[in-house]
Formats: sequence, structure tokens, C-alpha cells
Amino acid sequence: MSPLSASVLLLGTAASTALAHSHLAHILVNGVLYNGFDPRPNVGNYDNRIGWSSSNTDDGYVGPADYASPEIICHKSGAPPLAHAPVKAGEKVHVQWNGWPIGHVGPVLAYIAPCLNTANGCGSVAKTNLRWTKLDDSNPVLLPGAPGTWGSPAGKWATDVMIAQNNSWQVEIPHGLKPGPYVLRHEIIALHFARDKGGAQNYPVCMNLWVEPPASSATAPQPFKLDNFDARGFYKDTDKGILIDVSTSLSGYVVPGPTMAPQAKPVPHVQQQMMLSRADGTPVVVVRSTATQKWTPTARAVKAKRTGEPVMKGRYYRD
Ligand SMILES: *[C@@H]1O[C@H](CO)[C@@H](O)[C@H](O)[C@H]1NC(C)=O
Ligand SMILES: [Cu+2]
Repeated sequence: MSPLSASVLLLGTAASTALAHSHLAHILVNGVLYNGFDPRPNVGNYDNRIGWSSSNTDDGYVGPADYASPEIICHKSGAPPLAHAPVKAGEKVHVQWNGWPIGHVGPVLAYIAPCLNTANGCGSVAKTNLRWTKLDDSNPVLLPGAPGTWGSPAGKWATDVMIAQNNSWQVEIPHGLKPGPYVLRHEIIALHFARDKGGAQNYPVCMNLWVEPPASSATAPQPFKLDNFDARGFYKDTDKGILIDVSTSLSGYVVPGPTMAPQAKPVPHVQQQMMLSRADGTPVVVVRSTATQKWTPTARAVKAKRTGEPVMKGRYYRD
């Protein structure tokens, strides 16, 4: 197949805009909503967001050229907000993206890192100090299927599962995780141009969590063992799951990045589900490494958010 016909098959015809990537819209914890971050210019963001800010005003990605740079950690110029979403160990965090284009197939990954010895929990953490543990690799990332039925001729991808659940993915916070401040890093790697070296597109989004002890249980949970991976060493531009032609039929997919923690319990594809928000959450600000207080608005007014623009629907885009 010529490169041109392969691209047409993969990307479809809509191609309405080059700016149709995505970002973290919000997270839900038991239906309670915390705001993510919208990097696009002139949209405004809530003061009490828990999503890290970033400078990708095109809503775009980090490419393999930046795999060893700080940009890969929490997106371009990623910087933490003061607010954290409270979540109990053992609860599921429902991560919702602002839509996802069908052709942007690939893995959906989750990592967590504690914020140690900082004044404001993760609110003032130096991102290069963060050391990560992989919680979810969305395996099996590729389920061979009828060509063209799903996002690519190769079959149904984890991204197709995410799109079908209203562009959301659940991440279980381990039961035995020690309470305290953590950064959750959710990442989709879009592979539509990954047949060429340097063509993969990583979309890392970071958010602050304040992990509380689990709901009471008869037996104390097994302590969760954290790993020590530096995000600047996660990927190489020649990894099997990074340099890959998804316009061909494939027999499987090798997830890039570090090994998932043995104690991690990813939510299986069939248990992924969408969730509606029933309330706005009150984030917390970490005042000591062991204590939080409720976030209260600063003198700045809480910025109006959104312009009424609907969530992007899954569809074919060229970008
Ligand atoms: C999908 O998510 C959006 C944004 O949160 C929400 O407005 C919409 O109602 C959800 N749709 C369904 C079917 O749950
Ligand atoms: Cu895109």
C-alpha cells in the first residue's frame, strides 16, 4: 500500500482542523468533579484546578525528540497548581479527556509519584525530582479485529475503549499506598504517524492528588511498594511500541516504558465505564506533609471556564 493510501485509510476524510488534539478536562472521584487544565489560549481555567498547567497552546503533544527532556514529565513547561484532589487509597480516579480523535490509536498509561519533602505537597514540587511507578499499561493495548472497524486496520486499541467510555479511563489508586501528596500522570501515546522515527505523539497530563487512608477494612492493606523511575528515561524513539506502523495488521503490541508495578491493579477494559459528575469537589491545599486544608479562592476571582464549546467527539482528524 502506498504511504498516501495508508494515511487516507487511517485518518479518514474529515480533517477539519489541525488543532484537534486534547487535554485533561477533569477527574471524577465517586462522581465528584475536580478541574483539569485547558492549555488553549483565551479559554480560562478554574483557580481551583488540580491539573498541571502546560504551554502547549495547540492542545498538542510531546514528541520523541523530547523523551530525555523535562518536557516529557508533565507536558511542555508543566507546572503544578496548589490544589490537590482528595482520594482514598483503593478508590478509582476517573480521568476524563476533552475528547479523543479516533485515529489517534495507542496505549493509555498511568503513573504515580509521591511529592516528598516539599512545603505544599505537590504544589511546589520540582518535577525533575519526581520518581514514578507505573500503575496501568492498558494491556492488551491492541485487540486484533476486523480491519477498519476500529481506529486502525490493526484492530481495536485501548484508545477506542477510552473513546467509547466518553473519553475517560479509570485508574485505581492502590489500597496500600501510603497517605500523602502524589502526582498522577496519565498519558496517551498516539501512534498514527509512528511509522516514522520521531512520529509518535505523547500526551502526558499531570494532576495533584492527596491520598487519604483507605476506608476502614478488617485487615490492614499490604503496603504498596513504589518504584523509582525517572520519566526522562521512560521511552526511546526506537522502542517497539513507539516506532510502529499501525496502518498494517499487527499481531500484538509491546507497551513501551518501565515495567508496571506488580501490585498495581489496572481496571480491565471490560470494566471501564463512563461516569457523570454529581457535585463539584473541594480540593485541598497541603499545609504540612501530613495535613491539608480546604482550598479557598484567592483574591483573584475564579475564572470563568469554557466558551460553551462542546466536548470534542471521537472522529477522524489529521494533525
Ligand atoms: C460525557 O462527558 C461530558 C463531559 O463531562 C458530559 O457533559 C456528558 O454528559 C457525558 N456523556 C455521557 C453520555 O455520559
Ligand atoms: Cu492530535
